[in-house]
Amino acid sequence: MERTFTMVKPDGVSRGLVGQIISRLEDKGFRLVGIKTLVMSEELAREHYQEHVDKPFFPEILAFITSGPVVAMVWEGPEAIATIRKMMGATNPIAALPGTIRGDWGLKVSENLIHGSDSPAAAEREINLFFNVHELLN
Ligand code: 3AN
Repeated sequence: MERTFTMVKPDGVSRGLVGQIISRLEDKGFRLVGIKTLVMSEELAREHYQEHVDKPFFPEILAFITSGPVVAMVWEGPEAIATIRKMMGATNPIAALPGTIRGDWGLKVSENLIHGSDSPAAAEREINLFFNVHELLN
């Protein structure tokens, strides 16, 4: 059993794709153990994207991710981190395969619908950044 942090970004929320994204992960068999909606502050965005703060596209990410509500979630299941990354598809939706979330619904790398932790260390860090222990099911 593994837990991972997943977030529907502002484009996914404004396009009304939250329900369909949740359904895909539930249909696969993962268990939703935490969920909340929020507008990310600049401080939270800098913390969340700490590895990208010095990249040339960071101002674009920051403006986009704080532009509207996101839906933050924690999902649980066997190999949840790698499997959900597979279901998300490649970072650039143009390269993402059909059948994946980004492959079916996205066209732009800057608006790629969903974030998912890419390692156990990232999952732990990101879950703790967005949720406290009382907000997650046992
Ligand atoms: P992923 O979200 O697939 O883990 P990362 O961690 O490499 O990909 O990138 C984090 C986010 O930064 C991406 N989801 C995307 O929104 C944005 N991003 C990555 N590369 C670029 C780029 N070349 N131009 C604009 N935004 C980018």
